[in-house]
Amino acid sequence: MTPTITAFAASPDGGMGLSRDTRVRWALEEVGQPYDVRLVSFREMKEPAHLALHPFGQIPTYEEGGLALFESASIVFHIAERHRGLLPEDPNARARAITWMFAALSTVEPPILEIGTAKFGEGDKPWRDARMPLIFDRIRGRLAQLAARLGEAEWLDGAFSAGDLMMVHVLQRLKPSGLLAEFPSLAAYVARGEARPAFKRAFAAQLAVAEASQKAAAAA
Ligand SMILES: N[C@@H](CCC(=O)N[C@@H](CS)C(=O)NCC(=O)O)C(=O)O
Repeated sequence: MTPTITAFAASPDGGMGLSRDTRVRWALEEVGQPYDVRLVSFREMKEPAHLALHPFGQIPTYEEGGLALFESASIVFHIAERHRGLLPEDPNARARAITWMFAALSTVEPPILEIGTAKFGEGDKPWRDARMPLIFDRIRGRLAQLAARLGEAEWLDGAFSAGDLMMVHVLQRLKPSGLLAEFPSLAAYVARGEARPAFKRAFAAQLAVAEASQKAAAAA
């Protein structure tokens, strides 16, 4: 059965691929699973039909037969469990790859998300300018630890896995800040992820949606 995911009808990032449907698209592309996309507006995301799928009114969601999932990591994990290619067969290596998925989401992503909170959510607050350097330093600390662990390796633990997929997508959000460039080995790691044909297909698919929505907005 072809799964259906949800994505922004008009992504706020204008097609940079930072929306979390890109992770899911990438995972589906890595395992060769075709998928359908249902585009939702911000208004639709907060309406009962979408809230029944996603209690927090967000994207992405994933529907497949009688199964409905939310949370990008859970969706990527489900895809990785159902198909070969994103998690190693060896139980210990598999557990380590899953650990990297959690590390991406619960240790590396939170400080990175603080940039957006400080910029957009608290942009008008008096503490904004004082807070930003603190956030940047906290992120630098995490990146230094991650770079130390990655070392000269291509991927975090052996072959490319769902752990790398999540980590690369989390790190991509740092590009506009210039922070990623301060850690050349991590910048190269992200570039390796982006060079994967599956990532390129996922990126192109989300970009096509963003371009179509920008064209429609310009014509309106
Ligand atoms: N932890 C969730 C976060 C989902 C999330 O933040 N989605 C964003 C798009 S990337 C969203 O829907 N934002 C709109 C909103 O929260 O109203 C996941 O990984 O799926």
